[in-house]
Amino acid sequence: MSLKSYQRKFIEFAISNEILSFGSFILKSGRESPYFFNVGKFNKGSALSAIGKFYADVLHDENQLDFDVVFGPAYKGIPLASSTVIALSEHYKKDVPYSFNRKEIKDHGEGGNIVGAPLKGNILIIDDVITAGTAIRESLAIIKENGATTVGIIVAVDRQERGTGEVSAIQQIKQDYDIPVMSIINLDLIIQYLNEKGGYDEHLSNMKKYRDIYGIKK
Ligand code: OMP
Repeated sequence: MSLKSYQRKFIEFAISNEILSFGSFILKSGRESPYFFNVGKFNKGSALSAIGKFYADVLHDENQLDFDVVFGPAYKGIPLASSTVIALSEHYKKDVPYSFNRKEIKDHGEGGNIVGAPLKGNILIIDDVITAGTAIRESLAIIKENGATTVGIIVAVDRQERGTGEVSAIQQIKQDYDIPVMSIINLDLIIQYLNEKGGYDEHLSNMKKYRDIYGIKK
């Protein structure tokens, strides 16, 4: 797989804004990783506008996907979903409703735990990162509980790791739910970029070792 120009731009943007960093990080899954992708660092207007456009570009590339509502899971998925629907409207003239969940159930006012457009029909989940797939499974369950159907998932980074079993987190989701899972970039593309760029020898060697242990079998 070769790097598309928007993927190269995305990786450059992420490195220069310290959204993608290298070192030693303990993940939600307990794995110790030599790199981390932190969407929390898309923390100003220009950065949010940029990430929304990156997601919208991928969705435009995959335009056979038919969805009614975009769902951004709390907390990190919320600004991602909002910036993506803004980008779809501004750059692709697609006016798509979106909603998100509250983590806490609200029992007064409008009540319920879904905010925004009703979670009905065909839903596209927008989230930050897939590692072992736990966060995405929580979103799939919320959508099912609301009687809607997930038709696709898009994340910024597919870390291409094994899930709880031998197959990758994404392969497992595809098998269990039969839906496409898209990403702006993945681990192989990050490694490819660092190789081409040069000057990242130590990080590259750590990332390859990590991929040998936790990566998917190809
Ligand atoms: P899984 O639930 O194991 O798929 O992990 C995905 C979640 O981990 C993401 O929604 C993030 O909250 C967090 N995460 C990152 O944000 N960036 C990373 O590079 C790795 C993780 C992680 O902990 O695996």
